[in-house]
Amino acid sequence: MPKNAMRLAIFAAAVFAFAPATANAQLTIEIKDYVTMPMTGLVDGKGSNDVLLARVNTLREEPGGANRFFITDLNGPVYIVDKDTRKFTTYLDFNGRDGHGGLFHKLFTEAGYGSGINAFYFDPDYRKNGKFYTVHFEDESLPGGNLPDNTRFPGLNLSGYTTTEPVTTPGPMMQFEEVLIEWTDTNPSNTTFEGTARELLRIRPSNRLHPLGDMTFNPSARQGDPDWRVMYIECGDGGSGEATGSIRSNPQRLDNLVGKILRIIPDLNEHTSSSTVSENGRYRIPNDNPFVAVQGARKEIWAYGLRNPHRLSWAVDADNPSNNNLIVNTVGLHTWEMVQIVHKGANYGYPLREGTEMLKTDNTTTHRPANDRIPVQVSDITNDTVLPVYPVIQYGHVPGGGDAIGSGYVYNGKAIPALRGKYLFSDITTGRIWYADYKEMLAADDGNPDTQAAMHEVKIRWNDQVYDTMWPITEKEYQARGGKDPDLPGRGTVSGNGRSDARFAIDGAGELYIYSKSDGIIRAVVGAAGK
Ligand SMILES: [Ca+2]
Ligand SMILES: [Ca+2]
Ligand SMILES: [Ca+2]
Repeated sequence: MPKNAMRLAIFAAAVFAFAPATANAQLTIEIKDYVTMPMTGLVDGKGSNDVLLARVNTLREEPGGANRFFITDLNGPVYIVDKDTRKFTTYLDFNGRDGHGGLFHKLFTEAGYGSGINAFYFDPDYRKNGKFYTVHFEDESLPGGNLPDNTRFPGLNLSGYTTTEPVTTPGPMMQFEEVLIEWTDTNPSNTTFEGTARELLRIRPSNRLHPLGDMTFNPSARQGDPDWRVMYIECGDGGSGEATGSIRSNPQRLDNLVGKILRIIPDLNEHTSSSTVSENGRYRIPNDNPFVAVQGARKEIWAYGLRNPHRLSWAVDADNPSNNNLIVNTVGLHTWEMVQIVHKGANYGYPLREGTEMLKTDNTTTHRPANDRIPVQVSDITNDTVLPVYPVIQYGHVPGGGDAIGSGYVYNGKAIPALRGKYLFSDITTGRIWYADYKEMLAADDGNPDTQAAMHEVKIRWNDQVYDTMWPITEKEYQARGGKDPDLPGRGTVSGNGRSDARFAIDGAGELYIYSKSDGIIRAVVGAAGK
């Protein structure tokens, strides 16, 4: 092919690739309102976060058949919701600001989508040990101390509680810190907290964007397995990758924790012969983490080169455990939203790549260079190079696409056979929902950037009407709850003057839920028609 024609062909391919690869099949899911979160925002809020009626961010079913959800609101509360009565009880409240009386005087919630208490996960052995983990965000410039305040939660025994030295990030840093805590409830059968807490890790990022957050444990691991009670936790890049100047390379640099997926052992008594104790003495690091032998690299790193890998999930294939994978949903900058399969030691390219393209230093994208290898960087660039690992699904910031990918799950429940083997995911702002066949995602995980799983748009039946997206559903109930914004609060480049804020969660049986901060309502997926 002549050179110009080749260029045109590449250009055409790149333009075509911006449109989501949708196919003809039509699946409609049916949803029903499940619970309405207590309002912690304002119907007429003026800030970027107080306009959201309730900042619901995680929904976890208590392991062991107690039939209870633990649900967090970024603004502070951790609720227990009984699945039968659907009654809310405040179990803990992280908001110790401005006389709220909760646990943390420096809790930061005002700005940033992930600020506040932004992660909650149960220990796989919770039923026996009562342990769970949280991540929250602090603003060190606020008055008060870093220690939890147990005035409202006197069952929390703080004797011996100390904070840790923050792990810093190269370059200038703002006053924000992200804190991972292990909690031990000595009596998990009631609705109050009694027990102890232990700070595991404190990170000081460059900025408040894309914080430390979602965590998970391999659900297939059993006692005695190497992955048993081993935590995978994502740490966003703190906004470093889109900055100009030296901090831009932080997601690529192996000497820091931002723009990474980390793998640690929270319990110092677990896997003692196959791991080492962390620098701060609070957790262990498995010896088989990929960079433990690299001079100057953080041993916690499992995968890297990610912007905002804010949702993790496990795809479990009961028929073939070799198909089990950790999946990450990564919010991109101005161009691409991504689903990636997480591999040990993999470099996902950011900020040298975004989606299947090259990201330039002016934050626009262009086609990949002929030599696709990128340098391995610890603090400085080394002699090594590596091929970036590309998404198995991506969609653009275009009409029909969206602005920010939400969470996603390979459906593993029993109630809706039509969803089995399908990976369902959402766009946060537009409220669009798609599925991809998990088998196609596995096939697309082939080292070839140009092969991806097809995205199939999913329609939504709610109160006997079918909708193309979650947007109008969220809008109706936002307004029914008194929301004063003419449509929905917030905005997005593609979604326009509001955000639907649609994300998925699963319960203990693998059944799906969709929740939204905009209206503060959690809905259950109760059926599906079509394919
Ligand atoms: Ca308790
Ligand atoms: Ca591929
Ligand atoms: Ca609006």
